[in-house]
Amino acid sequence: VSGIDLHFSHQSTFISRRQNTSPSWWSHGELHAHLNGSVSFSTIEKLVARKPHLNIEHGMTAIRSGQRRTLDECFQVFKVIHQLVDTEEDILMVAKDVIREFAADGVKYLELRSTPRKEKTTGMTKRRYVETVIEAIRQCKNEGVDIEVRFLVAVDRRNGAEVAMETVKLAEDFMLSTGGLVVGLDLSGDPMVGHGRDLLPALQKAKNCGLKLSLHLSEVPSQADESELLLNIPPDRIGHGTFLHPEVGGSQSLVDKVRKHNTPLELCLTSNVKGQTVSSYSQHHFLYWYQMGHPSVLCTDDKGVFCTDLSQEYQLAASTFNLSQEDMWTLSQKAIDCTFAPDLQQQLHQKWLELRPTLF
Ligand code: 6MZ
Repeated sequence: VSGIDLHFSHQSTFISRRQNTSPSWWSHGELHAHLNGSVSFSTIEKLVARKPHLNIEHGMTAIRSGQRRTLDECFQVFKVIHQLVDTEEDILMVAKDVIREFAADGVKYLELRSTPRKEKTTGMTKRRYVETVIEAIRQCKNEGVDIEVRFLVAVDRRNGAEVAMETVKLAEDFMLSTGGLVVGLDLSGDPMVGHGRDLLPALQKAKNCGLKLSLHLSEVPSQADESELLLNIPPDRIGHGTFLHPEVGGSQSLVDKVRKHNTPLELCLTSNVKGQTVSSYSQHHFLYWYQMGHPSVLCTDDKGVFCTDLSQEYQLAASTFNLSQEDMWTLSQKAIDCTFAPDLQQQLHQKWLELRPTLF
């Protein structure tokens, strides 16, 4: 069965199940979600209405069911979305919509990440960018949206060492001033651009000042050297890690490092299949790490761009790898121990138990 066939059959399973049920009861923790990649169709419509002169259509901001793009093309999509999201008002609306949508999907704990952007034309500064995301988190809390949200400030690797260091300083300031809403630093961006070696001092500084580190590692095959270097820090979690293991051109030494520190992996099935770094759902490296018993957390990456949500990702993993409802439940529960909010973990465990269905 080809990846595309698999994809369609999963899609229809997912749709028929979703029509009859409330959100899936196991997908409660989302740890890898890029804000601007998570913008839904309805929010894009509102943004397009604010900026009709840009002539942007939804086909330019999302990769639909059955479609594939190269990773490079995915990064072009983010540039289009960034054009649509360039004021404080936009950020506030986008962040609130994204938080509400995750909550509506049944997510109880969300770690959002985003790259602070300065926009000369609108006067938005990086500091105001982060403040606005924090404001969105606070407003959702005050409005009673049933979800705990934490924020990771993202470093876009293409911007180099100096910007990375500035971003770490910004993240540190917000970690101290937001009473724990900013919990960490993300390293992301086009993996074909720049080298992690140049960013080591900034990442090390982030770690030393108490920010948790989630680093995109080995998202493409050519990153083995960089991953060796970055795994020595070591990070607190790994984004994707698609090409870490020897079967796909990584190495045993990389796997050993990940296992030595028991570093959890954030795994995003649909993103990797649609971005063509993984050939089909059944070939996803989820299985490699899951069978090893290594902490692996299912995530969406960019739910807007890849047209997915967390309950769909759990359904896809369950049907692709033939996992039982109880397996999925356990997977979701284990994600709690991988969060960057140790203060919430006990409360989240309690909540998960309350939500646990009596099916098994
Ligand atoms: C690497 C990614 C990514 O930060 O503007 N981003 N980086 N790999 C991926 N896999 C597909 N998906 C998203 O959200 C968009 C930004 O997140 C990063 C990229 O830097 C992208 O520009 P924010 O909220």
